[in-house]
Amino acid sequence: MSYLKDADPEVFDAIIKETNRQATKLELIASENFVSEAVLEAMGGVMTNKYAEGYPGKRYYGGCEYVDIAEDLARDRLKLLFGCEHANVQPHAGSQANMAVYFTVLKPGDKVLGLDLTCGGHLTHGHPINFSGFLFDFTGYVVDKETEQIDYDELLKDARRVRPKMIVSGASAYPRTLDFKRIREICDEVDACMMVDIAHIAGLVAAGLHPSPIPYADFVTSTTHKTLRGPRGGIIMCKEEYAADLDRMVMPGIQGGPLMHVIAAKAVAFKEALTDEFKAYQGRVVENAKVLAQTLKEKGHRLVAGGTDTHLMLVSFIDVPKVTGRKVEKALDKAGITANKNTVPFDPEKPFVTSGIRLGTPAVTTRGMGTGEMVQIADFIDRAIKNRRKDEVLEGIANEVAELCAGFPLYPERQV
Ligand code: DSN
Repeated sequence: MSYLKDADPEVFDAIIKETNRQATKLELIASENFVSEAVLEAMGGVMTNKYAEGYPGKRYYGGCEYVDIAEDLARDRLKLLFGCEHANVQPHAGSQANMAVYFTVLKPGDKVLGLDLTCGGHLTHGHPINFSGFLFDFTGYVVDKETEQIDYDELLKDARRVRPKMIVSGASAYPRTLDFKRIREICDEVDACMMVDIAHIAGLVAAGLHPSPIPYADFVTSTTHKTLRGPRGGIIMCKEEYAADLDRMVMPGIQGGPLMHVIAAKAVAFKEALTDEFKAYQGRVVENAKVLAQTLKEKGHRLVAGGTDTHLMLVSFIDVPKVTGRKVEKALDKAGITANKNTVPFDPEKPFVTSGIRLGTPAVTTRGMGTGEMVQIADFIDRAIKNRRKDEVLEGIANEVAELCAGFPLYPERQV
């Protein structure tokens, strides 16, 4: 039975439509995923009612004995999952996780190195329109023009020139493996703190499919809802020496009451991530990405950095006259495929236009699609790009997409 249907039919209707959209379209946004029913149940539970400023055993409010259990489970499971010394599961999102680390270590005006947005970095890695860029003196490092990958010798030169107090690595749109050991060496050479944002690759790291930054980094931040397949939220892991300062910076420094229902759902997701099934799932995510990338290349599309080692890839139209990321995103949408336009290295177009699209396999893999379906999806994408002005062709592809999706049901009990 639905309480919402009676209480608020308008919101109920919007949720049902969104449920159907997720079920009938192909979700290729690299930062999205579908959580389990167990995670949804924890997120939609009564822990949303509880104020719990502070940390387990040291709260500013009474009645926290059960939310304490949830937060302890989340912290312990996260430590086990990544092998970190200290975990804070309270950040509301990745942005707050990054802010808490910056405020723990840096003073306004301090110099920081972060990957440039057009080369795959994130807004919170020092973009001038973001708090990170307002408050700190960020210099963006870029990828090599030829390989479109990070050139660590150049990063070292940048570090020696800038003498940053911190080097931020990790990315939102970088398809290749990151060398955290080398980044630690560069940090040591210039005496910089090392922070890694693994929001995108967290699931791969947890499954041992991407090298872990934990042995090298002072701080590791992440979101929990991308490859990690948990609720929308943030986390921070750090060395024990920073634990007390970091916890104080999260609360009371930048946040008030933690979202205890989300923390409970994080605990559930971390339990899932500790299973062999999750490791196998991450393996399929990477395998699917390789097949999707390879098939698109065989059809003549140019991939940034030549392909992918991870869950995501960037298709570049920088050399294709009159094709932009925005146009392709719209065409894909009409074809029932959800993806996002994305800047590519040294993109001459603005972020609202861009010369690329970013594609990721976490969500389609969660619903059970495999390499055969990736070949089919590459064909849909290729045809949609080539017929981007022909609405009747795009509609035909959308029908094929809906047929494919029907074979991989998603939240069947939640549809009306
Ligand atoms: N918006 C996220 C992404 O799509 O990668 C990063 O925060």
